[in-house]
Amino acid sequence: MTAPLDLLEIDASLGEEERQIRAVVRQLVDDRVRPHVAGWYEEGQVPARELAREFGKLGLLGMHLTGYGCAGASAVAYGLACLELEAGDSGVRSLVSVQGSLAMYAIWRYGSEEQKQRWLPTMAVGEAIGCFGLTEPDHGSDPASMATRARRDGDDWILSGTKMWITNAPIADVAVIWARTEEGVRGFAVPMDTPGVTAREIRHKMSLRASVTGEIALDDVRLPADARLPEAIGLKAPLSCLNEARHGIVWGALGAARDCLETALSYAATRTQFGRPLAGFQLTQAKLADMAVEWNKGLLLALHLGRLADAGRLRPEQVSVGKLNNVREALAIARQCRTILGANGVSGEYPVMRHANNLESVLTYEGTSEIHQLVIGQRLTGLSAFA
Ligand code: TGC
Ligand code: FAD
Repeated sequence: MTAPLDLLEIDASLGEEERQIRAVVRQLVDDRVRPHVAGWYEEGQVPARELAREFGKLGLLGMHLTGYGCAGASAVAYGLACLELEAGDSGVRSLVSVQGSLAMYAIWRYGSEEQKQRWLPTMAVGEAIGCFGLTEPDHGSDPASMATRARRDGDDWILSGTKMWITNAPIADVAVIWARTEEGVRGFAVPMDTPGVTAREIRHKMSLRASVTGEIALDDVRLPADARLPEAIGLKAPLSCLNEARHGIVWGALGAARDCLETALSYAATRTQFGRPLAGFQLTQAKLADMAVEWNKGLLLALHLGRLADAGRLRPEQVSVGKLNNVREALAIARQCRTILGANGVSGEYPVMRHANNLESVLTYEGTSEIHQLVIGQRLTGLSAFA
């Protein structure tokens, strides 16, 4: 957070370690992401493996997990790291979220000791990349209807199906795949070099272009019995992983919004029309004030949820409140900042349109806004309106 935006002095309520972690990640983003990200975005190419190793060196991968080479940081520290990463680009934060909060968390929480030893230490340093396959071509918001199947053949498992829109899939070493068995939904740690596994990159995205996304085809993939995550029983296992990643997004979205706000503030201070800086017009100030108010409210919300997580009291519908509000407001901020930059707002020379485009994906993945409204609606009314 920078001084003018910190209207409520929220910064003062952060601990020393939290501020230090934030400063380190901010510096990393300034050095390694900002100078290159517009080019990565334009080309639709990102050096994800290289970045993963650098993030791993700093302990950012699985940073809120304990043991197996993970940093064991607090939920608030992890959130601040997500905020700084997403101030660079949502795709860069996605790389870290999917690795740590989805793939590593699933193995850490539901895997056998052998699976943890095999995967977590190399994933924590960014030598192995993970992905998380829940969404399918015909089943996104409703993963309970998934068509991917896992059946027994002697002691082995045979997996067949297709997973779609999977972040990191084309570069991953291991995929956590969720599939239906006769006993219900189960999770599998699938090495990507297993015969029958193919990953195709999804191209032509107009959003999250600095992130690798793919489709995973599972064509009668034979896996040993010990590939199944033994503690993952039922749909609540993958859904519990989503809570972790959604919490990171509650913070991350504010990073994209902050970068837009800082850009708009500095642009409005220097761009002159009608003989005075844009920042001096009341209409511009009204936009800036409203956005800064929403941004500070979002940060208070993120901090509250982070402190609940650190106290072990964060409930899924509370995460939905944060994901719904902060992504929706971040997108509104990005679009409003775009107007302040006029024609320059649509140029890749400035980060605003890139953030706005990225936030369209962030609004959809990890539960769409509508799904989070329904989660909150169910909590308020006691009635499920999903189906
Ligand atoms: P429902 O009957 O409500 O629940 C089934 C069981 O799961 C439990 N549960 C949860 N547990 C932990 N955390 C949560 N958030 C949970 N939500 C539900 C629930 O208590 C129940 O447990 P039990 O013991 O009774 O069996 O399930 P439903 O089929 O009605 O679905 C509910 C719904 C719609 C909320 C859920 O399906 C959902 O969240 N859908 C959205 C799907 C989604 O978010 N996919 C994300 C894919 S990953 C991704 O997008 C990565 S993006 C890359 C990046 O992060 O950067
Ligand atoms: P649908 O579920 O088809 O929804 C379409 C529209 O209908 C939405 O507006 C939705 O809100 C609305 N809708 C659906 N059901 C209802 C309802 N009951 N009531 C009211 N409205 C409803 N998935 C993974 O598993 N792993 C990943 O790593 C991953 N990475 C992704 C990366 C990117 C860049 C993107 C864009 C997506 C990624 N996803 C990933 C997929 C993402 O989680 C899904 O796109 C998301 O869950 C929505 O599913 P869908 O796209 O099939 O939309």
